[in-house]
Amino acid sequence: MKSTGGTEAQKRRAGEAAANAVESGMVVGLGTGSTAAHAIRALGEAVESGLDIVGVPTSFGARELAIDCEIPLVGLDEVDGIDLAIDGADQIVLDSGNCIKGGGAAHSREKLVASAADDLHIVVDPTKTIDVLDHTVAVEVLPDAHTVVADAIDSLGGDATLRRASDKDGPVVTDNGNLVCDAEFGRIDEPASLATDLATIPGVVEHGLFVEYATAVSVGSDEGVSTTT
Ligand code: ABF
Repeated sequence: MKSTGGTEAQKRRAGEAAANAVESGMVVGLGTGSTAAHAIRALGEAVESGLDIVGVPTSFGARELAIDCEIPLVGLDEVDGIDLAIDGADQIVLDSGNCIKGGGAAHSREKLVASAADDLHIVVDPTKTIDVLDHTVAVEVLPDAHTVVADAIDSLGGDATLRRASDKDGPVVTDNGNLVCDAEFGRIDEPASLATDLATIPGVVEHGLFVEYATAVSVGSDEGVSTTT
């Protein structure tokens, strides 16, 4: 079942819970999407109150928001690593932390930052949690590879569709200048195996299955927030 978005209050509670774990001296991965945006805004307020951090954004949008929040930014190649990355998800299994990301077409840089981080704190609203992943998996592809990658995804039992921008006729173009194939697999019982299969398709830049990346998950609700580590 496709996830639908929760309320801003739920997202805010999740984002702020992750931001509260950030300490001075940290290098922080700044995620993409509306829930991660609440974490960025909370960090901006903390920086204004003296929190001493630097941020590594995962997308142009995250970078713009961080600049607006006056969070000092650095490039991934300027630091020895990231202490904590905070990011959203399209869907997550709480028991394993396995999640699907990429609804915002930023999953390639999100995974790069997550892989460089000691910890990845996922922040979601309750509509994102599920027992078995079944959400669309975004696959970033080299532009002229989208047809052959779609064929390879179909061979894996998926149904691939080139992501098109809602406000114009053309395809969505990522921050990296690539295209996105959205792959429907239905119920994903073996996410690690599918992740390997997708990653080895020539022309694939990155896919949105994040298997064993998350080290903490905060779910914001109407009652408060629940954080699992
Ligand atoms: C990004 O934000 C994407 O990886 C993920 O698909 C999306 C979730 O957005 P939102 O928090 O707005 O639901 O992290």
